[in-house]
Amino acid sequence: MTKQLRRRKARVVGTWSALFAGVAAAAAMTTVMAGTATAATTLGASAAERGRYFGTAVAANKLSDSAYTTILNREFNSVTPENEMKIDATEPNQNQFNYANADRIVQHARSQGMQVRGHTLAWHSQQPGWMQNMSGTALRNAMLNHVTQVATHFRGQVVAWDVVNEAFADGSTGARRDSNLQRTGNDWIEAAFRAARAADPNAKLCYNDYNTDDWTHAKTQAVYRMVQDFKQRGVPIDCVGLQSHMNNQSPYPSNYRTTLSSFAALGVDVQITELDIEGANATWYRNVVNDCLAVARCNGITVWGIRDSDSWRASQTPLLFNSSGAKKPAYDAVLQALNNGVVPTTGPTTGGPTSPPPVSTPRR
Ligand code: 9MR
Repeated sequence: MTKQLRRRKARVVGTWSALFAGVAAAAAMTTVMAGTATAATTLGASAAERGRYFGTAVAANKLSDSAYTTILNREFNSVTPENEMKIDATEPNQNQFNYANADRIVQHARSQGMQVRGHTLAWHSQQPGWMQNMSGTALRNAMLNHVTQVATHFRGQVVAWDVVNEAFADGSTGARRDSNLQRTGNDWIEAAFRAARAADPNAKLCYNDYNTDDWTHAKTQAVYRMVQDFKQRGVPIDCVGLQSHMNNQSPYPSNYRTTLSSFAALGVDVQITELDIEGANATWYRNVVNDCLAVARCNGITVWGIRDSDSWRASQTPLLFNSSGAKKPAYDAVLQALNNGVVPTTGPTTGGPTSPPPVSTPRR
């Protein structure tokens, strides 16, 4: 097409200036055909053009801070309650549920047209005292009741749930993490997923963990094998969340894209759920975005807070906005990477074609 047009223009007019005009016209046509949009000016808008979301963790007690909500409302189209949906927040006493702070975040998100990721239904940490002291069948039943009650309360309002969080141990064993939940039996994770599916059949159900970015790590491989096993046995699972807290001890791995595409090839969505990077290394941020955009089923990125002062690791200044709310170089890198991503010609990537098979074979 381009060559033909160029040849025709050259033949008809036969001057260098006309040739130049023809090339320029062809280039413009090529641009339109590739579906490239005009550069979006916010993270959420740019991600949405590419069938994805760009989200942040939100704390209910900051919703009264207008500097905070100004950035939140302008830049993001997905929110994850940072602590307000956790077990200690939603069921402080057994069978007494408190959704006040979580509901405030959900209402804010809905009023702004943002989606909500639910975090988290079953976790060894941030358990209320009553649950910490339980074990065995009583704990298993209490956990399942918690999953059922909370997922039912937010049914239709949460697009994806971190059903189970951080259930694998660090280090080289690839073993499950020891916890009171794990001691109720190895099937506690699938039991939680089945309860969540029954309570909210339309929410995407995710397994979420940290230090699962490097494809060669034992923990990554262990989570991969669990997801593979769940898919083979029909345990309901729709997505894997990679927290992706990166720093000098857990650097951006050059095989990150392999990790994303390998999980995606199992037939699940992949979401980057808690991204923050020590010092806000702009190159690492750009790499993460490029890797997600390269994998069709990597359908969203969430950063774990808005300004550095909002971060759980504030001293590492790991976020996209400084404590005054100004955009950092990492913000520009992320927005540029998003804007450079291909705009799909058909709908969002979720449920779409799966990514190609993993480029390396997982250890078995
Ligand atoms: O950012 C959260 C912080 O405010 C809490 O004090 C902390 C308590 O465990 O949890 C933080 O969020 C964690 C998330 O829920 C799971 N992955 C690790 C996050 C950072 O610790």
